[in-house]
Amino acid sequence: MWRDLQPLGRDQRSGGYRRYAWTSADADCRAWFRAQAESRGLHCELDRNGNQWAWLGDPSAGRAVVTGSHLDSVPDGGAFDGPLGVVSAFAALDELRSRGAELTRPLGIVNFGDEEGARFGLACVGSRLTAGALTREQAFALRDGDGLTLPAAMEAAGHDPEAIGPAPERLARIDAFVELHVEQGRALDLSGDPVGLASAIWPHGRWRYDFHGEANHAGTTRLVDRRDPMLGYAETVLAARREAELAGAVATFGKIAVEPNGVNAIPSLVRGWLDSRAPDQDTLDTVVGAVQAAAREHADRHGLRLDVVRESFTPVVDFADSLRDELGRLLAPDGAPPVPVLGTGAGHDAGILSGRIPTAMLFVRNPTGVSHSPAEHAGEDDCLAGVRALADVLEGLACT
Ligand code: HGY
Ligand code: MN
Ligand code: MN
Repeated sequence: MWRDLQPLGRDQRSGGYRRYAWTSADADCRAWFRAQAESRGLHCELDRNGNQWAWLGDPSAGRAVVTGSHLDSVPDGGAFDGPLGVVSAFAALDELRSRGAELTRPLGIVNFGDEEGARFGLACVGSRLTAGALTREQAFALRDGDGLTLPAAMEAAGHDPEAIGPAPERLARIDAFVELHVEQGRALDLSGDPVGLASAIWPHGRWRYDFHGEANHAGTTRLVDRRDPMLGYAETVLAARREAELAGAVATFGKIAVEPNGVNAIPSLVRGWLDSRAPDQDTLDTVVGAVQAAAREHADRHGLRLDVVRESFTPVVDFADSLRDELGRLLAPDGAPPVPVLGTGAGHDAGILSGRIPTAMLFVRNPTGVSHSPAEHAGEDDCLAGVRALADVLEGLACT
């Protein structure tokens, strides 16, 4: 499965992935998912929001157990973030079959569309639409960097955007969703465990900062006459780091767009995107508020106009104790050492759905903790331990 998936959407120069929603790379990954499902005799369907579901048994019977993750990536993302959960889902089904496990419930494997929000800026679009956490109006207003709207991109990829919307009836048929994901941190590496369980997801969001200045000649304009938005942006980047350090949070300006982006032109506009996350909402509010106040101060000093727009936000997720504890029992039977339970600053579809259905997450050790990078890696033994753990969980949830 890895060999077939590995080359899809991979950038030859960086070795990273560019599997953005509704692009040809996304279509290739969807074709891979369909082929894996059909080769196992699963019924594969595409839902109104562009998520793919592969079913063993009839989902309309209800009480389904679902596992899976996403196949899209951040720009130059790694091979494991998302795909490990989907590949492990198919491999865990193979493992269940090799054990002769008898399913007593429908079993679903899902590929949630547009989890990273790399193209349209909002995380978890497929699961948010399904959960009713994103309205049709909000979805239709999303645009990519070329100004193409989400519905236009869906249409170009052959998916009817008029169909999008909440799917409560689909969620009502699911008793549990378990997402396996490569850990995006080093907790399991430090504890020496191949697999862990998620306790919570930090609240986190994305804010777009538009610093408007005055285009001018880089060589002839006196410094005192400049209204250079790059200065306001640069000082805000440093303020974000300082405020995050002070508050025990994290903050990054990871994306920037400059107009006109000429080496000898003072920009008219510098657009920067802030990603900030914190252990709790109050801390996040403090950091985000302090960064915005600093930005306004810097903008005023440099004679800039500043607009700040929140483009994505996910509140804190506390996974259901009951399901997590049940997974803990299934993974550590008869007094075996408990599987570690860890929080994360990374968002996931399981987090979006946790407000609607019981969800849980399994993490697989990432020896360096590096993610959202071509260097992201998980060892084969740990990936196989993850498959066995997922199979144990699915057997315990869906075969009793
Ligand atoms: O940004 C995140 O936390 C996730 O990778 N979407
Ligand atoms: Mn990710
Ligand atoms: Mn992910």
